[in-house]
Amino acid sequence: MAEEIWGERWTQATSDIAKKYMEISVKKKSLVCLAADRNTMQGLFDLIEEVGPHIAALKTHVDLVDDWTPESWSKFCKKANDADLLIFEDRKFADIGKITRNQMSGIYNIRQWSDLVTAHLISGPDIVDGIQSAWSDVGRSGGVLLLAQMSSRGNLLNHDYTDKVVSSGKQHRGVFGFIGNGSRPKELKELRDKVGYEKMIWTPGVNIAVGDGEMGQRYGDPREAILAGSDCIIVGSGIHKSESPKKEAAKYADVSWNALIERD
Ligand code: 5BU
Repeated sequence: MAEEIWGERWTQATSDIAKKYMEISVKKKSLVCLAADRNTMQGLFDLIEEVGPHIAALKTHVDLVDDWTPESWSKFCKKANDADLLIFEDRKFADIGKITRNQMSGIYNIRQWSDLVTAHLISGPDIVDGIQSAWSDVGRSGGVLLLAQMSSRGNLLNHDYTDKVVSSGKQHRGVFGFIGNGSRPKELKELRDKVGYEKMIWTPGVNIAVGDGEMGQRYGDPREAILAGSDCIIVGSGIHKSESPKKEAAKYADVSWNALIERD
């Protein structure tokens, strides 16, 4: 079923996590990753409870939670796993390989519960090895999403930089895929052409209300993003700040799923 729906993205994928994501997306008919940017544990629990069935992955910023404790976080991760969600820590690592490996442990112990993490390639390709070593240190596996583009205005990830990230990242098995800019379908299409079919492209900067967001965030249309080659729309405030997160999550799920069917 996932193969039928995802076509070449499925047949050419070399990452088990990418396949797992595609299977979940088909089961839930949703290509939505919720950016769960709430700063209390209760807020996060409420969110999973409400929107779990409509999303395929959960993106976290573990360091922005005011009342974080290791115990509450492991309960939260269990709840996410039970709801069939991939857990994606948007940590945006950027240091040298060995330090990044150590940053995967520490107080938050990201290596123990994350399936995916983000990284900049600014320090060179060893960052991917550092992250992969951290997962293998605890007998787990995971995937790295490299920032090839960003959604915020004035960012410094220009064409040349994007090309370098893609050509280096494509060769690394530990790279699950790339972050593309969901607010600019044209840029996204160019990114897909460079990436090919093997790796995923996940896109923040999408909202049904297209336009400028807070503090330099930019939003593009979720359907357009999928049609341009995104495999997952990352939606934050469009869902968690709405009056009915459940209803909105279902809406984004439908839009994303219909666009995937239309694309393939
Ligand atoms: P929003 O509320 O839908 O704007 O939230 C977007 C989320 O995606 C938020 O958690 C950001 O940290 C994240 N993000 C982004 O907005 N733009 C980027 O280029 C990257 C991540 Br990378």
